[in-house]
Amino acid sequence: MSSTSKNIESVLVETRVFPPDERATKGARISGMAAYEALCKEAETDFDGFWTRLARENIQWTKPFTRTLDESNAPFYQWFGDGELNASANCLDKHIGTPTENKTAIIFEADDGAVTKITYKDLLTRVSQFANALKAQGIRKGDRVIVYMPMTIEGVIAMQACARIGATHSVVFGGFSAKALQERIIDAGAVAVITANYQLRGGKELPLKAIVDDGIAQGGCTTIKTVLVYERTLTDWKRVEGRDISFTEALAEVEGQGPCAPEPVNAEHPLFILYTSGSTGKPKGVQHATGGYLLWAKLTMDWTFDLRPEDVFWCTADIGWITGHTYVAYGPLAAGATQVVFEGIPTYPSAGRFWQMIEKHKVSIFYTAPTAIRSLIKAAESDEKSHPDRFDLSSLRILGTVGEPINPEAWMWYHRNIGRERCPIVDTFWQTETGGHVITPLPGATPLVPGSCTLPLPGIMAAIVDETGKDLPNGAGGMLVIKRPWPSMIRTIWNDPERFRKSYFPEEMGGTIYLAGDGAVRSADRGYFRITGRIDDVLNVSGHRLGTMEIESALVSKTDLVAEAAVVGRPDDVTGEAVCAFVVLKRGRPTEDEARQIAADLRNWVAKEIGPIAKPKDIRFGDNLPKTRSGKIMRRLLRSIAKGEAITQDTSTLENPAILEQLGQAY
Ligand code: 6R9
Repeated sequence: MSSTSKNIESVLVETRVFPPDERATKGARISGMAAYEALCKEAETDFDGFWTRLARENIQWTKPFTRTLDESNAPFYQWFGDGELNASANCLDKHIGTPTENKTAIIFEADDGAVTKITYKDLLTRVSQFANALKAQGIRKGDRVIVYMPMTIEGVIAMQACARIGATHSVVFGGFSAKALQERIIDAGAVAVITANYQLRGGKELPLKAIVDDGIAQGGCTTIKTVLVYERTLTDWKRVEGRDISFTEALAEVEGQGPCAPEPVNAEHPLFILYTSGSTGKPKGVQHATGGYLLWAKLTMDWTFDLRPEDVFWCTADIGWITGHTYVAYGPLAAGATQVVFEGIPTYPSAGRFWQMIEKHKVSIFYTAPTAIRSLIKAAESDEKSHPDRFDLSSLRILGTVGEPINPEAWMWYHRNIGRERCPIVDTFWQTETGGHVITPLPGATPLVPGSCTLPLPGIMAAIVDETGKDLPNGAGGMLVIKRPWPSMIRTIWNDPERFRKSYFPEEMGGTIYLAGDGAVRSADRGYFRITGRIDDVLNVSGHRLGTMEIESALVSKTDLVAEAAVVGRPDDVTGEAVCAFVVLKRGRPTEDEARQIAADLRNWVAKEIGPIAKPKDIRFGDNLPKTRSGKIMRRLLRSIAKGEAITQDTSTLENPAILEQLGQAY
C-alpha cells in the first residue's frame, strides 16, 4: 500500500462509447443492462440466496450443501462448506449421456501445425486412465502434485486427473527455472512431478524433464517420490531409476482397469495451489477451493463470454498461469465448450499464426493478452503477410483481453482489425487470487469504453477506497477492494495464513475487505472502473506478474559480483512494463565494455534463477544507489531515471548526488 499517487497521475479521459448492437444482445445470456442490473440487485438484496441458487444450478454436488457462506472465521471464508463434489466430474462425466458427449472438447494445434481433436467422451476416458495411473504410483487425495507441462491435451489431462483423485495440483509455468521449480516443490511438499521430456515452441525443442532433474538436485525436495514423464518428442531423456516413469509405462501398469471413479471432496478441499509474485522475495502459493472456484469458472464462461453451444472458444494463455487454469483447464470444460489449445507461440512460423488459426478452426470467441496484441500490431506493420486483413476472421463473435490494462490505441486496433467493428471486446480484470473475472463488460449488455474494464460482475462488491477503507467518489483514484467475499476467492496462502491475512485484508480497513493490490479510478459519468496499475512492488511484464524483490534477491544472490540491487518498472510499448535493474558491483563501477558483458551475465543469471521473463531489460551501474540520509533507496527517483525523465524530485537529501549521472547509462 505504498504509492497510490503514482497511479492517479495518468487519468485519461476516454469519450468513445461502443454500445452492444443487436447481434450481441439478441439471445445473450445477459441481454441488456436491465438484465445485468437485475442480477446485481438480486445479489444485493439476497446475497446468500443469490449464490445458493447459482451454486445449485451450475454445479453437480454429490452431497448437497446446506450452508452457503460461513464468515465465522473471516477472512478465512468458507463457501458451500458442507457440500461435496468432484471438479473433474463437473467438467467431464457431467456431459456423458448428453449431446455434448460426442462434441469436440479440445482442438489441439501443435507447434508444427498438426491438429488433433478429442471429444468429451474420449477426454474422460483418458483422464480416467491417467487418474488410475496416478493412484497406482501411490498418489492419494490431499497429496500435492507439481505439473510442469507444455500446452498440450496431456497438460489438461494431468490437471483433470489430479482433480479426479482429489490431489491438489500446482502447475509451474514451463518457462520457469529449475530453482523456481525447486522452491515450489519444497513449499508445496509435493509427492510427484508430472512433466514432459521436451516442449516444442517456435520450432525449438526445449527441455523440461532435465530442468526437473536440476531442480530436484538442488536439494530439499525430499517429498518427491515419482516423476512422470510425457514423451512429447522422440528425443531420449535421462532416467533416474526408481523415481521416473514414462506416461506409457505408467498407463501400461493400469491397463484393463475399469474407469476411475471421481473422488468426492469437500467444497473447500484445495483444488490447486498456484504460485504468484507478491511484494516480498518469496512467491505466494495461492490456494483455491474446489466448489467456489469451479462455480465461478463455469459461470463466467456463460456470462462474460456469453458461451453458446456452437462456439469455438480460444484462450491463448498457458496452463501455467491462472488464466490457463480457469479458461483452459476448467471453465470451458465445465461449460461444455469446444476449445482450441495451442502449443506454440504467436510469432511462429509467422506473426499471422493467431489469425490463421482463427480462420482455420473457425474460432468465435478469442481471448488473449494486450501484450500479444501490441506485438502483433508491430508485426503487422512491418510484415504485410502477417496482417490480419489477409485472413478470414468472420467466425469471430466476441473478443477478450486479460492480464494488464489495454491502452485505447491497442483496443481500437483490436476492435477494427480483428473484430472488424462487429465484436464486443471484454476487457476482463481479475487476478490469480480472484479465481475468475471480477470486473468485466458483458458482451450482450455493457456499452464499451476503450481501456476500461467497466463494471463488476453481479455479486462482486467492488469499490474504490482510500487507505482507511473509506469509499471515494467517482473520478478520484484510490485502491481497488472487494467488500464482500465471493466463491472463487483465494482461501489462504499455502503454509502462510498470516501472510494471507496481512497481504489481502489490511487491519486499517477492518480486516475483512479484500485488497486487490491495484489502483483504480471510476469514471465520472458511468462509474466505470479503470485499472491504473499495481500499488505494490509487483510489475506486470507482458501480462506476467513479477515481484521487484524477487528479482532483486536473484541479482544479489550472485554474491561474487553484486553488492546491492534495486529493481523498478518503466513503461514499455509492447510488454506494458519493463524490468529495470540498478546494480552496485562489489568491484566498483565497470568500464563500458565490462558493463556490457556483466549486464549480459546478469540477465542470464536472472533467467537461471527465476526464468527468462524476469530478465531485466535495462541494467544501470553506479557506485551506489540513490539513498536518503536515513539509508532508504529512493525508488521514485529510480523510476524517473528508468523512464528517462528529467529529475524533478528533491535530491538535496541524496547522500551522493554524483551517482545520478552514473545511472544515466543503461545496458
Ligand atoms: C488474470 C491475471 C493480476 C494483475 C492484476 C492487474 C493486472 C489483469 C487486467 C489487469 C488491467 C485488466 N490485470 N487483468 N489490469 N486490466 N483487464 O492476469 O492474473 O497474473 O495474477 O495478474 O494483472 O494488475 O492485479 P495475475
